[in-house]
Amino acid sequence: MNSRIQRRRKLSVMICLMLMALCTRLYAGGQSSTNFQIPTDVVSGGGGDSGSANYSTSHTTGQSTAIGESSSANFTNQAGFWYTFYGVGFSCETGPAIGSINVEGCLSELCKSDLSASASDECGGNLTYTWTPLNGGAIIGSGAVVQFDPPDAGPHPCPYQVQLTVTSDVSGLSSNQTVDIRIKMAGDVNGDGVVNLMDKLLVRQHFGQSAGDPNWDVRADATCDGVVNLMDKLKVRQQFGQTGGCACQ
Ligand SMILES: [Ca+2]
Ligand SMILES: [Ca+2]
Repeated sequence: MNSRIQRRRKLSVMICLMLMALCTRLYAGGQSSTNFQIPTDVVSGGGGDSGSANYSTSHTTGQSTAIGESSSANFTNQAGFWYTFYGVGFSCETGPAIGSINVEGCLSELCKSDLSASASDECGGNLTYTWTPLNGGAIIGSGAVVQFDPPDAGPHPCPYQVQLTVTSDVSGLSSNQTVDIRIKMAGDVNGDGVVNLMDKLLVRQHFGQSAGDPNWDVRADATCDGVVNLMDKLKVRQQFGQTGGCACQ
């Protein structure tokens, strides 16, 4: 009799231990309620950025959709209470962002216009800058800072357009942006589309000055050599009465 009772007690203890083990497994292995289910343990990245050569995850975020799995060509999202992204052949789908292009808005046909651009690439690639004059003229130099050299004589389109193409060596994608450059006729130093007495006066006001002087006005330098002298007077005289070009006013 005693042995039967002892066997029953041993059996009860074993059942209790099995139930405890099962409960412990359920607690460690998953959680659920009416509104969510986490079928397996979830390890969060702590909200920070992490990545490798083949994937990138930026923070963990709460899930607002039903439990499931979604994917595209570049990621697999295995849903849990947090999203975790596993990159598969990570690649960028957005071309470089061209922030700004700095250009002189209006210049003489005898001058060269400085062009510079800034761009960024969310893929972290090296960027190649390609400048293409769409209406004639030439690009001097290469890279993010170049010069545009218009033809020395008109007629000039108004405005000239130069296209910048920026290409990422990681994504292989390119972005384009076009800028306008207005070219005024030689001698039309004040840029009103006619060479007249007003241009003579502007040259006279700055006669003898050179670039860097306190009252320097680059417009008076009709020959674009950094000084206002007899050559500028001569250029205005040669062009006197001419009309055309791209008015800057
Ligand atoms: Ca003028
Ligand atoms: Ca000059």
